[in-house]
Amino acid sequence: MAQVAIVMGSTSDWPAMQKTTVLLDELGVTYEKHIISAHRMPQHLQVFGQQAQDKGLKAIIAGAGGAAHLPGMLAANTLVPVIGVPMQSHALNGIDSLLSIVQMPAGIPVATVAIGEAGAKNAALLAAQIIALQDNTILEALTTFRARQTQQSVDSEDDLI
Ligand code: RP5
Repeated sequence: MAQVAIVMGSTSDWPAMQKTTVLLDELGVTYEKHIISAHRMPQHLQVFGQQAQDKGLKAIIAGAGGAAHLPGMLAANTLVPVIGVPMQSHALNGIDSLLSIVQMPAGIPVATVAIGEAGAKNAALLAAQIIALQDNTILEALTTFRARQTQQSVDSEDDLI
């Protein structure tokens, strides 16, 4: 049973959203991945959202670009926390995606991360932190990740020659 679902609006989102899977793999978080377009597959979206809690999902990571309805509409159909990742669109460089995802009216929250690959990575970390509230194995993996990241920054000083 997957702990996290990664949902994206199109295969064109995959190069960015693949960064999410790399981090989830590193942390030992199990996941499933789906293409569900809010505007091309509205009925699939509704069914997926309504079944998310019963499937045992602890978080949904939703990447979408342009007029990015996917994270908000998923959130409207479930109480599983939704993390929205704005894709770096061609027309407006992701500002359209960001504003579409972050500006949810009060009542249906979407935890919105940064545009593009940074957001895709942070979405994985945030989902892992949600799971770590009740899972010591993931908590340890996150602690190790943080310690390694800190050490890499400390060691990077040696590159200043
Ligand atoms: C959104 O429209 C997708 O999330 C994608 O970011 C964007 C463009 O989709 P394609 O036209 O590349 O399929 O639904």
